[in-house]
Amino acid sequence: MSTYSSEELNELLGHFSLPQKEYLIKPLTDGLINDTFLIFDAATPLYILQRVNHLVFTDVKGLMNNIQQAFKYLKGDDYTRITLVSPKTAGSHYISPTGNHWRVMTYINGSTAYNTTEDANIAFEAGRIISRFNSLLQQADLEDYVDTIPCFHDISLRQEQFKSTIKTAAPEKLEIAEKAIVFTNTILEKLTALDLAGLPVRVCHNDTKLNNILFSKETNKALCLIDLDTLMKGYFLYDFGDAVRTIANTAPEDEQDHSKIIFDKKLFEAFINGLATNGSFLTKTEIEILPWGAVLMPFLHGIRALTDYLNNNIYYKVAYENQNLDRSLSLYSFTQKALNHIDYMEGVLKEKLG
Ligand code: GN1
Ligand code: MG
Repeated sequence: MSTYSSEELNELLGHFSLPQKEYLIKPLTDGLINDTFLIFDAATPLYILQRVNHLVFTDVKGLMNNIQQAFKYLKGDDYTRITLVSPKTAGSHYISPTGNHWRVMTYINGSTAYNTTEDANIAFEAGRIISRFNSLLQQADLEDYVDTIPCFHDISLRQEQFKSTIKTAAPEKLEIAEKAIVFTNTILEKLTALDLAGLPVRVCHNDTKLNNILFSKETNKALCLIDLDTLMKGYFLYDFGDAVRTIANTAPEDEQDHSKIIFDKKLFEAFINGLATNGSFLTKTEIEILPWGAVLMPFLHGIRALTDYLNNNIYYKVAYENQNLDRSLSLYSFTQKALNHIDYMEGVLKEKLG
């Protein structure tokens, strides 16, 4: 993450409609794209200050407009509201003082997030809040939302980027990544044949990994989803698959010991039970294809991580040189496991949602 001094960050906060004082500020380092800070008033965390990475999200205005639109609907029973703090200068919901774009949001005190879980109650709650989020957004008008990253989950685009990277990558990297490259080509054949064209287009979250869900520290009840930068048009199977890859799999995204990467049926079923509580907006065709979302999403993340490894880590933040390769191998291991469970997932979904 870029480093900012407390003075610089406090100066930025001075542009927003907040009580003027010296805030204590701590970086949150889990995200791979934006720079995020937690703002404390005395000992109480009250706000999130975030720099939006405009190299990844080139239409910051459109992105902030998407979030603002969606926040109108993301509230109500069983869904905790987050709001944007306005800058002092009216107009938009972010400021761009030196070419970087900054926003402030309310922070839900007493909330927490999990990178992984073994707890079926957490899996249930994750399913419940994801279907609540999506059902609240059924009120949204698709026309109001821009694509913040065009073709974000489009397999043809990811295939193209991968193929062109293969042509320019360093030979030693191609050799180290050989196993992952072979797997990529095998799965691409299967997944590029998937026909999604007839599915309903919805306003989706598009990054529903478990750690984008806030839970109450006290009760472990899911409160809401965070990180709405990729909120845009999509298919529900994207939100489904991203959740399954981080819930039915108890290992972290870059796990190197693949014996720890499993498809956990107990967690999957708890997740589906949660999903079913608000799942009435889903159509029959959508439900039938959902299992493929659980294969597609880990694969898409895997091919993107592998491509970035071969491109010398220009997209994702990495803690060590080969982390993107480890991510892709781990994500591919889960892709294979999800593939082995297609029939099983179909059965569970039919029973609980069909
Ligand atoms: C990126 O920065 P973060 O963690 O919110 C990525 C997601 C991936 C995630 C982890 C815009 O999100 O698609 O799920 O890393 N976001 C973007 O793999 O590329
Ligand atoms: Mg994200």
